Amino acid sequence: MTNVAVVGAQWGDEGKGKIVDWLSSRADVVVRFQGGHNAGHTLVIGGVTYKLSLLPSGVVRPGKLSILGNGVVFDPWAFLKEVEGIREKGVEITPENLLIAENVPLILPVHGAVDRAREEARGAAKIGTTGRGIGPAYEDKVARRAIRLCDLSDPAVLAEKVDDLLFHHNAVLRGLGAAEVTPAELLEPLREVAPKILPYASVVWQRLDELRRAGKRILFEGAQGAMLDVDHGTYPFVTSSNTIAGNAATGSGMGPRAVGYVLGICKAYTTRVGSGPFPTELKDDIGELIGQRGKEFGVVTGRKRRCGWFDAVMVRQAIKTGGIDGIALTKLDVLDGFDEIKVCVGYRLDGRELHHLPAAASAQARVEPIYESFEGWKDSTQGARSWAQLPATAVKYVRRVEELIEAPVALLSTSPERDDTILMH
Ligand code: 2SA
Ligand code: MG
Repeated sequence: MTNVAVVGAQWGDEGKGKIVDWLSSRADVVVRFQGGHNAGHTLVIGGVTYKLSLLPSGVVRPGKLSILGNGVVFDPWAFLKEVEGIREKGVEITPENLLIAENVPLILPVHGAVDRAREEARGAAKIGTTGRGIGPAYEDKVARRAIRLCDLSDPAVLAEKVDDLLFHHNAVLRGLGAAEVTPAELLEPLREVAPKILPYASVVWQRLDELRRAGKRILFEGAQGAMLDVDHGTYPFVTSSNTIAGNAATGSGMGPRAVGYVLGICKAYTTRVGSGPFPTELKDDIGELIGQRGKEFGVVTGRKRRCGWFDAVMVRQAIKTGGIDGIALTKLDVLDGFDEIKVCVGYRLDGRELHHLPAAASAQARVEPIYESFEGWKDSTQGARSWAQLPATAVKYVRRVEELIEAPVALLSTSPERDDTILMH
């Protein structure tokens, strides 16, 4: 197996956790390269459900090395809480099986405060963020004032950096009418948490290089999805990182050739949480039904996800911008029993037909889907473990999807259980 990057090809929640877990049995190392504890990956293993947010999905598998790369934004307190919850389920997490890049920027309490205050100030125009401080933490990284994991080992540097950071953030908080933060309010919790997380700090780029040269197989685990990418997504209704596989190299400290095969994950339909354009959204009984059957609620925030038909135009765009080699199609079983199933094959905008999603937010909000209609299937696809167990109409649907998105469906997932996965090619 070459190295593999697993990325979302829609708006996140495509079922990456299960696929990553499935693939991690064939890998030695699992690396997260972007996002933070805004991600929500659900794994079901032997009837036990694990909800992971920041930790790489590899942590639940004994003998695997898990890595949080420099492209992640790291909240020390959320990390410790998640580790504790996972340990309670009998999973071991130690500095031997989990490494955190020493140059990872930290998410601080002030970032969450700014994130939430801004969303409130935006009112109806809000982004619908997870409120975890992801955006403000990335802003600080790019603005060169972030506090990074390595800074925690030097108290003098830390105090200086805290002053610098608050000089900026208190002005923002004042502007938003929110409470300001004193240096001590930030420094004390950081000093307290430092000894608990510093043991995990590592020169990740170097370890990865050693592992690669030793022939170890690396799995890059993406969070969110291509349409939430800060460059290629439905800007400004996006997250603040590059979610596509190009960032697997930068976000871990390896060159682009290390990334290997890029597997995009998408559902047989579409969902989105938060605000922003969604051309195939169904605000009717069908959308409700898909949401109920697909259990479409956010793992992190419990928010109800918006649901709609599969959008082949958007997934094709994700495949092109993200260099996706093949797709894992998940949750096909949610479409079982529908008389008719639709797929978006183009958009209409001001009397014109488009075959891509335009970049302008106002245009994205106005495009209308052009649908192709499919006959549904009555038999259940749930738990199917081979191509032969699928109804002929379901096979036809999958084949047409491949044509439309211009990429092969390499894997088909038919239930949350690890073994209910069909290898297609
Ligand atoms: P943020 O918090 O700054 O990253 O939010 C910006 C946008 O990105 C979306 N976003 C997500 N969309 C789907 N799933 C995500 N993770 C959780 C999950 C979400 C949850 O997997 O279930 O529990 O609600 C995720 N994280 C960020 C977000 O909705 C905004 O549109
Ligand atoms: Mg999720």
